[in-house]
Amino acid sequence: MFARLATILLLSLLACPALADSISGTIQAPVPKFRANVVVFVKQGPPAPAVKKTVTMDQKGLVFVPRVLPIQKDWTVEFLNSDPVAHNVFTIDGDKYDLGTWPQGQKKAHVFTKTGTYRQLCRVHDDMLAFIVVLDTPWFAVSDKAGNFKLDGLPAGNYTLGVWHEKLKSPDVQVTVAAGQPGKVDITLK
Ligand SMILES: [Cu+2]
Repeated sequence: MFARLATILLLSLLACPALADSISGTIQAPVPKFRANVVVFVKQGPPAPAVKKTVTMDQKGLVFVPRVLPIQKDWTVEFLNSDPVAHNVFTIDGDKYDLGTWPQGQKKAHVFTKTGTYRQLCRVHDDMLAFIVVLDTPWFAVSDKAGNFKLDGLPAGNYTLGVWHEKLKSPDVQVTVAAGQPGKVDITLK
């Protein structure tokens, strides 16, 4: 009985590749503040699971939060206004949406059906700026202030990572992840 259960468990584990591995690393940049808000994403790698999510971009303290929001194609972004003043959300990229202007506590949703970078702007406050980076993968990470990032929930395999930053660039990065051994990469922006 237990042997049979163990066999079934083993077979089911073999059927789906374990998403237990990770790739982590650090960003170097000529200006320290540019270490943050770098998107590192899987450009080529093992097949990814189908994921569909709704995520939030807030407007709080007269800034978009977060400044950089990576998502996968066909995900929904809900734009929330947490400020006691009205905000607007529009973009001059891709499908060039303008979601209108709305007060505190309300939100509006938009589905991103094409990959690319969408600058988020506000007609009420012309210094507000954020970036939604629409990718072909659910595997991505954003670097923190120290330039650290980690992509979680990956299977072992060979990966090509793409790098996105609002001003600087890096060539793609190759990394091999062995089962149980996290991949490590260091990326230098130029
Ligand atoms: Cu605004």
